Amino acid sequence: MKGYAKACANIALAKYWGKSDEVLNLPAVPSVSVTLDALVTETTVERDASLSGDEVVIDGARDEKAARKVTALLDLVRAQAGVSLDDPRRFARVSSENHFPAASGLASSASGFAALTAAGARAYGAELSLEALSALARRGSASAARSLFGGFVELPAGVPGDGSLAARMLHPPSWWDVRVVIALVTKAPKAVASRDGMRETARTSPYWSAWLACSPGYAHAVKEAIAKRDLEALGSTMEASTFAMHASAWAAVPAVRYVRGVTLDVLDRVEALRRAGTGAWATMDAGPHVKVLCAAGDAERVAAAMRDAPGVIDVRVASPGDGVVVA
Ligand code: 2P0
Repeated sequence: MKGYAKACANIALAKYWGKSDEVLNLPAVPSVSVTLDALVTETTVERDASLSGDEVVIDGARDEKAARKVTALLDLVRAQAGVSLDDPRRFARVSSENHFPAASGLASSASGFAALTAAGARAYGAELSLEALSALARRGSASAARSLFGGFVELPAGVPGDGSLAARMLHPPSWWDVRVVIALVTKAPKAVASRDGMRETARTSPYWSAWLACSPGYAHAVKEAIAKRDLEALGSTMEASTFAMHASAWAAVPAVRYVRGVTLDVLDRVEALRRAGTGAWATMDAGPHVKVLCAAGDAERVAAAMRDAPGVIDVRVASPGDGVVVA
């Protein structure tokens, strides 16, 4: 009757941007990620006969918009578990805690929906494989499908109508001891939800077709670089995927723009690090923060350079993290 799960966020090394099926939430392009141990969400789902609807508290507060998404995902879990519409314990009290700033492009929806799906399946008695949990979590947020797994993870592009699409682990966290230095530049929520940003990019950007054409190549090159543990190849392909994704969004009408001035200043710092001989490569998601990929031995130098950058308010260092833990 109660489920708890802990999941880590992940960062895309080859980016997902855009859908091939909005109803089933299938990505239009393949993506590859690394799960991050420093960005954790813990979620509890507890069924309660006194409730007439799900009660959702995220980071101590009630949020109607988030609650609707949580209920939509739990409805899928309840359907899988065979919970009937008149089950007296149909609804649940959901409490979720993000151990990092949520809704600002730090992938809280990835760890959040991964933890919710796993905790919900436990609470409703649905015995599901990690793959089945991943396919369910994908309905909440496609990047969440990747957060069920630890280490280096792939989510293929979806074929419209195929609701079984799940992520899969390519290599465990121990495969490669890289670091991701996260430079936070604001605590404000992001201006455009990634879902809306993707839709507008697909609808109006002249670069949408170019993005679709080049994405599979990025995913392929990223997988090869991970398999060979080639940090320079991984870093430069990750940057290419990042800038192509942001360029496609920026060309939407009106523009979908996530970077801010401070983001560009941090990117200059990353280039300066590289010129000075430190292997460091940057990526941004649907928000202004910069995440810098580097070798474990360079993480302190990179973190110090980020801390020193004007406009950076917090710096965290993450390692490849584990997949979901359920209790
Ligand atoms: C990613 N992002 O691959 C890409 C890169 C942002 C930029 O996945 O619509 O919250 O819920 O499936 O997964 C953020 O989008 O979007 C994201 P939905 P999601 O990590």
